[in-house]
Amino acid sequence: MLKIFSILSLLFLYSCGESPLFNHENETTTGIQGTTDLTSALSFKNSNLYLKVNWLKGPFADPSLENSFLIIVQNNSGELVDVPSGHDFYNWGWMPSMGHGTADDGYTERISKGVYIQKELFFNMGGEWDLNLEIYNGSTLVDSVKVPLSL
Ligand SMILES: [Cu+2]
Repeated sequence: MLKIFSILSLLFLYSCGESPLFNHENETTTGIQGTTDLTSALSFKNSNLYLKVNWLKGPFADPSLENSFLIIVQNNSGELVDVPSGHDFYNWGWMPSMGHGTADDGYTERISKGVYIQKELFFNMGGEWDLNLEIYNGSTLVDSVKVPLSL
């Protein structure tokens, strides 16, 4: 929990002033592996939201180890915002080269406004993965962004 708070306070500092994040809308995302830094600037284009992903546990290829990550959601002014009312995250991993998913994608929990945590995600092997971050309105996919991940 302490770690989450320190990350959050960092974020609030970070969100003061103009973020370089919003000038790079069309850039492809960078990887997010092997670091606890805020290293990805992702967007949900239909909802006009920006995401940052920060690993809290992992990412580990070892199937016995839980992975979890923080998802920070901001609007185009850099303010923390929730996903739109009635929308839910559905985050899942896929290994394209072998055509299979994770051992368990886990679930997403809202911590506070604009702050979500993915818990109990378990990969089943090392290699190249795609992490798909999606929001659904009921059964309708509203936004999706793919994050490459090398384990
Ligand atoms: Cu595989």
